[in-house]
Amino acid sequence: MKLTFRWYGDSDPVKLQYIRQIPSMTGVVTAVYTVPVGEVWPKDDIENLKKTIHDRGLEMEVIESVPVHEDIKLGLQTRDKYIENYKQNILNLAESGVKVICYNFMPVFDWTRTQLDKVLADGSTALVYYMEDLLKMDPLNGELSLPGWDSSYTKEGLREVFAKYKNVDEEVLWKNLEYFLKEIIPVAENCGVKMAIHPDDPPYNIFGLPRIITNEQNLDRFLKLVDSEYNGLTFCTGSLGCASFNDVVKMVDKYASLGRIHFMHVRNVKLLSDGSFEESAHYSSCGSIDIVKVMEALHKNNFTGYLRPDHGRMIWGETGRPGYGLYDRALGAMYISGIWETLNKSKK
Ligand code: DNO
Repeated sequence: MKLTFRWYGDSDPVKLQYIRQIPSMTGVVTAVYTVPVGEVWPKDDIENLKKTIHDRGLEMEVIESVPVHEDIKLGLQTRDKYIENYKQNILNLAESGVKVICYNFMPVFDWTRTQLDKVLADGSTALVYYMEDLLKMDPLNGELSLPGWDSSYTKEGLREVFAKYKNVDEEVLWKNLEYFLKEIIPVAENCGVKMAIHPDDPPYNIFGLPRIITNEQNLDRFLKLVDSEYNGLTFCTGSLGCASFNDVVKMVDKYASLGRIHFMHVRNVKLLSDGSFEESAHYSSCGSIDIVKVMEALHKNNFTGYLRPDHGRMIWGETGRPGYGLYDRALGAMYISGIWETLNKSKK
């Protein structure tokens, strides 16, 4: 297991030198954020990013994300141009030493929450998803914006892209994903980059848009679309675990034993009645996911991929990017490393 930390570049209030000070941290997970979705990242930008990171004694072996252009998800004629660009990005990143690329295939929106600063009983704040509030959200009013969402849409642009999804149901989305994978996985194989799809968060259709990377049956189907080690998963315990139909520990065990998990996002969520959930501290009893069992499943299967502590709460007065402050994620990192060290030492 290689422990990593997400870093949003020079504008991130969490500085590389702070990340380096977390014991057992090997590298950061980042991206080139200045290029519009679908375009080729300039090689210089990639190399400069790498140099900044290496100068601070950290590695840049995982990219999160190279976003997939909407035309690819929609299966439009224009997709081929964007797929060629995507292949070029894989090749360029491989040349700069990148080993894993994380991406997702969620239509229009990335991860969704109904509030980013819910005050919990202990005074910390966390990201939450309350069903009642979700039903009141109007994704088309142009006012909704969450971290991770493509912010380049105008209100009109959003309406247009929504309209294009009218005829894209889950089966069409599967076809479009298959087309994309059949093009890019051979390229990834040739240059030694493992592709790792991120599950949909939450793992079911929202706002009338289809979502397919959602549960065990669909993950099985995904892995078979191109049955190659290079077509793998970013296994996010929080995204899959916020729906009670997913048995996260069992799924980690299964996909790790198949060698198809290349990147782990480890975080905890507390499931409430009616499908709502609150993000919680990593510590098992704070949420509904048994993090020790997740780590045991990885250890048992000799997991050698990358792992990062995912979303943290805001604690100790920290302000910053929701889910991505320093303190709670650093606590999570140490908790995870502690479990891992114990598992290593108890293995005879
Ligand atoms: C949320 C993240 C996601 C993830 C993308 C991958 O915090 O895990 O935004 O980066 O879905 O493409």
